[in-house]
Amino acid sequence: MNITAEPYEFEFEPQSTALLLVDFQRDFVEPGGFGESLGNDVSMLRKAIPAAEKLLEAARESGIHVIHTREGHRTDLRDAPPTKLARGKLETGIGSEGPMGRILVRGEGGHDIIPELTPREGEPVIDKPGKNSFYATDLDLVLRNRGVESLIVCGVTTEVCVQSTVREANDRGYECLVVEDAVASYFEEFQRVALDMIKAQGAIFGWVTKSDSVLSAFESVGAVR
Ligand code: C5J
Repeated sequence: MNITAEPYEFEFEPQSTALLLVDFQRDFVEPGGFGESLGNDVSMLRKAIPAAEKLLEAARESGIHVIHTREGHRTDLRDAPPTKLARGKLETGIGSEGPMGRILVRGEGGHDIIPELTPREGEPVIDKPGKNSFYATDLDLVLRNRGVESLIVCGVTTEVCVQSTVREANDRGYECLVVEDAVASYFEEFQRVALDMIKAQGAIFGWVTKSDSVLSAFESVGAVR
């Protein structure tokens, strides 16, 4: 099957495709979370939620694999590099008590995926200590065990965890399609440039499209599982 995309059509087989939702966590996306405490305008990230919700519903209906990721750490923070903990010289940084519990710590409220996109039973949730979803996780194993070869990617933030993940996925041989209205950045400029970088030079590490194009393709898929 094909999806209209830039720089050219994205080819995929529904059975070997997964919708990957990157870090739609309360700490990044909700008012009062870690992202906002750093001075960011979370409404910029919330723009990605409606399209991501539609994609999630359509993927579930058509039986396309769905995988979620979350950035966060063990309660003892032993999986957090000291450099990451020190970065930004924050008074209230990773592991500190924030408005939604300890910041970016697994099991805390702010680490949860937002209610609009809550994972369903059977949908793998990959907990990751880094930006890149493959780093120190079993994501590759989960994908290969399901025969996944193509990823349709949404999530936050476009230039950090989404892009880090897509770059690594590309190196590992996955074909990645990034959905521009289902990914978001706190910075307008970074959103545009990050997407441009992905599709440049003949899809140097992926393709970019809009959610409507993916939804039309999913509609014609029927039920794959
Ligand atoms: C960031 C992420 N921006 N999920 N995390 O720190 O993009």
